[in-house]
Amino acid sequence: MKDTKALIIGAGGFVGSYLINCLRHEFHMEVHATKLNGTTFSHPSARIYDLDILDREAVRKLLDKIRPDYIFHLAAQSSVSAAWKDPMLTIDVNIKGSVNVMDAVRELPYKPRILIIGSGEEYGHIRDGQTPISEETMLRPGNLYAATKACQNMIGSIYAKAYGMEIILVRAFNHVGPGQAPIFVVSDFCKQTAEIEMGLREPLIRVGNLSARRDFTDVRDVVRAYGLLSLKGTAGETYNVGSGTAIKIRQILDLIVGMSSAKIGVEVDPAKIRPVDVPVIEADIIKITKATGWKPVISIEQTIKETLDYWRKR
Ligand code: A2R
Repeated sequence: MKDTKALIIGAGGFVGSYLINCLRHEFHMEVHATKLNGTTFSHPSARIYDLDILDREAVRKLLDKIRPDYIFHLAAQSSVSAAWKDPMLTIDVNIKGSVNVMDAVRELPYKPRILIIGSGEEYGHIRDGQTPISEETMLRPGNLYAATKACQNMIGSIYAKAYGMEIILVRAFNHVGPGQAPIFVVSDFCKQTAEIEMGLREPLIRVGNLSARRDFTDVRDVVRAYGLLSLKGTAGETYNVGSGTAIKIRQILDLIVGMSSAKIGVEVDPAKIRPVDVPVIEADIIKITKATGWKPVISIEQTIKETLDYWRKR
């Protein structure tokens, strides 16, 4: 795909670097990427620009300057717990910011393909018999982050139909891997374990709700799905990206502890229990598999081992 230009908006976070690598080296695209103003981020395989998606005019100018063929919109306030603490910022970035991006794309004199990244959290309170969750399942968001992502998805779908835009919508379930911030459960447990091994903390992992079941996919599988969807997804359609198998947080914890030689105890930390929690989230991935042939290939054991090693080296 020589001379094909990709633009990643919000590349300074967890997924960004993996997506840059994937688009450059697997899809052979020329990669441009944005980071939030005032933050530090660089990558050898992409040209980096400053961008705050709340600045409408700046979004418009940058898109007009780069004229990308494919746009990957990752920029978000992506933390469920931070959304409880600052709902207004989450609404601004995840809804208003996304509309700024879609409006800027609409004003271009051609139709790039744009992937809008939402979340499996959008489905929220799943009823008995509704798992695995297909894209047609009614959305009942259980937290503020999920509500903003559901809104982003709805607006994206309306824009695709109303303006004939090449917008492809994604609901990404939990993704994990080396480099993820320790506010997310797998990274948090791995970091605590590495610190215990090094004698930096008492031999006690602090946990939240261990009975919740979540669908985890390695971030490298996730970004490959994004690349394939940008090429093969149908405009206006939503695709789940997940492993297709929910796993108990307790099992994740056991796997991590089992990979450590340290003797580790477990303590429930009330601060880690969220105000509203959803018991099971598991993706139905038939739609993306049919459209693109994608399937995750990296096992949860491999992801955990590499995430643990990542924290051991830090
Ligand atoms: O808040 P920072 O400094 O971590 O920057 C984040 C950036 N971001 C923004 N970019 C432009 N304008 C804004 N107003 C703005 N606010 C935040 O978006 C961060 O660099 C990036 C999102 O990265 P993460 O939070 O690490 O998310 P991750 O794991 O890369 O997930 C990518 C997408 C998000 O839409 C998630 O909600 C979804 O996948 O699951």
